[in-house]
Amino acid sequence: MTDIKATLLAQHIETPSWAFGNSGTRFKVFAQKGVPRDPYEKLADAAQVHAYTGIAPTVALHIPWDKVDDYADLARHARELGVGIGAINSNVFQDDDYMLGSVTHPSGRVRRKATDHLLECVDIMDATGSDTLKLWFSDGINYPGQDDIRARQDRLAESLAEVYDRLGEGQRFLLEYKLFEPAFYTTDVPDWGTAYAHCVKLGPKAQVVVDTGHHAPGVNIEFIVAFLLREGKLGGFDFNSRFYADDDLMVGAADPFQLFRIMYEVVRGGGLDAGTGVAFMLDQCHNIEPKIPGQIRSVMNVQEATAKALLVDREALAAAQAEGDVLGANAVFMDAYNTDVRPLLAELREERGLAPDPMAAYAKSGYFEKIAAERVGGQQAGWGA
Ligand code: LRH
Ligand code: MN
Repeated sequence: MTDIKATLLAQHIETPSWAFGNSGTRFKVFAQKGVPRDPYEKLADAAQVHAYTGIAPTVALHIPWDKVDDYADLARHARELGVGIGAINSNVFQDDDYMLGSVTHPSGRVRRKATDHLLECVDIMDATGSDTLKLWFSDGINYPGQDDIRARQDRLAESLAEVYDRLGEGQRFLLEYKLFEPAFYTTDVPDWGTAYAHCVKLGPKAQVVVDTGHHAPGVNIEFIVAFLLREGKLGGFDFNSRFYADDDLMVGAADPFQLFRIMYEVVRGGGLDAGTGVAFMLDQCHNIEPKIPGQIRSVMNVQEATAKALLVDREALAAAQAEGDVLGANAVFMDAYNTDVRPLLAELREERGLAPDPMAAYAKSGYFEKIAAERVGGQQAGWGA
């Protein structure tokens, strides 16, 4: 049990700055009381998640949503709050110039503009001490014939190569794939295979990020995780959950068993081993639920799935698998999943001086009442879409 506890104590979940801002769908973005007005306030809210869970010490930024005059000062502010700056997320999906694509756009001027933004994000990594750039491209086409599918891959590869060469010592980028939306015919990085192929060509500083909401219904995500880990190309996760498409709901909320199966392949593949560098990031939108408790609950969902995955009796499983004992092997797997790990995690929190129930402790803290009273006026943060 001590190893399991040690692994759980070393767990590191990264929260997304944009989860603390207003978000929604094309139908409505609902505003909530106490929402941050700037990246400094977003970091303060993220620090609350770390304060109560103990395992959320970094915050991913999204540029320009988190644009500030002095990124080094923002990083200093984060340190003062007891958190660090995690992945820097580029945004080449919200500018009018990118209607027909960004780095894959037919126009060289637009491709140049998009690539320059990606390079600016590396400058921000230098200024904040971040070692990870996360690249998601909304690029794609809506109608057959609209553009040349192969030529767009050439353009993508050219831009990725330029950004790859700009990466400094200890820096990497994670390429994110997504089946569709906002493009509805082809997306230029639609699946893990396309992302993997580009990353293999580029080199060791390029890895794949698995956003759990970006697959076709029925896709076995844990197989992709096992494969990418085996290849040393799993850079990280954008955790969330969904019932239908890219719903960006709380991770583990829609399908806790899937999250357990994913975390089992992470454990089995050494993804939690020190130095493996797999980034466990949340990428969610709390459209109707309170944001800080939503993040705390999400971190706890990953922690619970991880604890269950660590409880799989690997020896018994390997023995049953070797004997072809189908039901026996499945039973070993399900025993771990059906184990209530909440007492273990409550004990772990108390052992490190935290409240056993982070949700209750945060609710009692009065922090929400404080920010709801203080954060009046100004422009609430949001996607600005
Ligand atoms: C795209 C995505 C990507 C982010 C955005 C906030 O759907 O998953 O990771 O840039 O959401
Ligand atoms: Mn994502």
